Amino acid sequence: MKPHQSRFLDLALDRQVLRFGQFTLKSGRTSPYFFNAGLFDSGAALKALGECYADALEASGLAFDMLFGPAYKGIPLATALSVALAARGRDVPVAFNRKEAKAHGEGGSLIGAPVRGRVLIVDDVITAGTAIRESIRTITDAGGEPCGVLIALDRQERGQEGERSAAEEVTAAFGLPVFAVAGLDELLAHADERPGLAGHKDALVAYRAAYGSRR
Ligand code: OMP
Repeated sequence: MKPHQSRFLDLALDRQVLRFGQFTLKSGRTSPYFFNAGLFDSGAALKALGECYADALEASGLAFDMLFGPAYKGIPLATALSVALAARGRDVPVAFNRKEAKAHGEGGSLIGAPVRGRVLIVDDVITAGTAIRESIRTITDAGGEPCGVLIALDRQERGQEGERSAAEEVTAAFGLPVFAVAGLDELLAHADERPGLAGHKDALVAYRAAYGSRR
């Protein structure tokens, strides 16, 4: 595990972004854990998260021109990453969408920089890949070229088609690489190191056996 991955998992656990219990997911699956990125809800938390995304992005080596944060949760995430990148000397344009198009004022459903060139999607989590497919459409319709996806947590679950993970399906269907700061594998590895987490490991392993992708 890389240092930014354990930093990220500690941050998510300390902020209770990562919680354990019983949760119904968008896909209908019942999960023993949930990642609620809305709880990165202070300047310090978003700054630390932005650094983790920036480290993961640098490690990926991906070439991109701008960032796109899908409404709603992707908006502060892409912003946090853009601020972290600026602090490292790279000022990149950033854009977002609205969930409902606005008919007055500046109008439209996009906010921020014009969507052009190679656009990196920055989002919270991938489970079955539905949210990411919507973002790909939004960027393409706006005239941009989606070039990759950077998420905080890859739940490493089977996607919509079969045994492959949702991330692998997105790569196969759209030719887009999907990078995550950390995945369920790292969370399980972290469970061995962090006190208080070991008690959740059996439920995580059972869930992975039921819904995990074959890797
Ligand atoms: P997919 O569209 O199935 O990939 O699910 C991703 C979306 O599910 C996220 O953008 C969230 O809205 C939501 N989600 C979480 O936020 N955290 C989780 O741990 C799991 C989900 C989920 O419902 O799968």
